Amino acid sequence: MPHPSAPARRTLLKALAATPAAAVALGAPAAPAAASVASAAPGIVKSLPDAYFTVRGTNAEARFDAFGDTGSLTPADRFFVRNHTSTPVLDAADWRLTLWGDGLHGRAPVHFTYGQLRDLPSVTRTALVECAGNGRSLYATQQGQPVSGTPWTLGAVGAARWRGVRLAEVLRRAGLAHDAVDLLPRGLDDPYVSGGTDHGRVRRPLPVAKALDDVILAYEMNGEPLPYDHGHPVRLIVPHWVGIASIKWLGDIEVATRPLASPWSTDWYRLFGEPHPAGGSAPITRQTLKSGFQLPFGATLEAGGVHRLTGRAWSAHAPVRSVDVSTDGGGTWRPARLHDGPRRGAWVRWSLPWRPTATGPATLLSRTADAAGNVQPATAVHNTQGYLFDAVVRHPITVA
Ligand SMILES: Nc1nc2c(c(=O)[nH]1)N[C@H]1C(S)=C(S)[C@@H](COP(=O)(O)O)O[C@H]1N2
Ligand SMILES: [Mo]
Repeated sequence: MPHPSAPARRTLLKALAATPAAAVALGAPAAPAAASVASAAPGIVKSLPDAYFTVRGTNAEARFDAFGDTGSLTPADRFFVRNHTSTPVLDAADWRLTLWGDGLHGRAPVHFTYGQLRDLPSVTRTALVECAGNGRSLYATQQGQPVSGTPWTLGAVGAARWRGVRLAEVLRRAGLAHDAVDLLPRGLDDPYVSGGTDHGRVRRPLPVAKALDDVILAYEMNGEPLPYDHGHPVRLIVPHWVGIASIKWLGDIEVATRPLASPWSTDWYRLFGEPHPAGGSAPITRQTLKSGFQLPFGATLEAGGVHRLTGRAWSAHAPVRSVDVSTDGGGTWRPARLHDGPRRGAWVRWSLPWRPTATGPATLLSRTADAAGNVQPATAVHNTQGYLFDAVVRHPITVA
């Protein structure tokens, strides 16, 4: 492993300076590898090489077009970062989780230290984390519809192997009351201030039914302690749901016998606009399905040569069943070869050989279908905040 790059070290020192109580824990995540050219995002600790990331405000989008050299799991140093504020550098030794509220039998707060969590039975599972706004910029570029929010292309998604404790196990030990209905997990990052309003710390209600089903309190990502930017020391992983559900740097969880709310369930992460109920849809929960080419937009391919088109497809509803590819703007379609077994919660890598003949601009399309019968539509249903883009992506290239 090369030594940490100067920019990464500076960012880390900046993060440390911004967090007075912070200390680098023993056994904390390793510093990122050196990178030749990297951009800095305010508040992100890891190195963001331009070859792998596009910085968008406080966030870093992974370059989907460069995922071709990653496997079915996304390495932590290639994983997108979505930060409402900035990464707090927390020491696992000082950390504890507090559960509190009228949804606990004793009604007194219950604490778990990091060591206590690690001593509980653990589970390991693969899950994608995908921002609700992944693909958002395509509402404008492909459908001519303006939307607000971070203009992600397709790289606000990654797949990792998470190890941790089932939230069900922790709730049981804390004494979950039978009439509890909602949880409110909350992060330890700084309160989120926007438009002059302090919205408090990042938190979003989670129904007890989902919490008891498949949610985990993760402390490892791909076999290593969680990196700072991805929630060190402990985050939630809420499989198949929009990324905002998977609260990072988890500090406390309110447990209530009444429905809970936060701006993340009232103002954001609902579908607003014309086709939706006045006042917005219910809070969005499950992610959608998508596919894309591991090729830059506007790439030039040589005429006459055989090219191996590659990409990935994923669905939060069911295992991917098929991927069809069109190289003529949607006129004709051919099935791609799938390289991973279909599994819900994981993506499928696919490929298709193509020998372009005619020179000039061309449009590549990929369309996935899942085992539940969902198929990517030609157009995504517009909503003002640009969530849940699921349409077939029209990928411009040039044949020369
Ligand atoms: N505490 C906290 N948790 C958070 C966020 C945040 O800003 N603060 N961002 C959420 C959003 S919108 C997404 S998409 C995912 C991104 O996870 P990642 O940064 O590990 O990729 O974390 C979620 N959890
Ligand atoms: Mo997100």
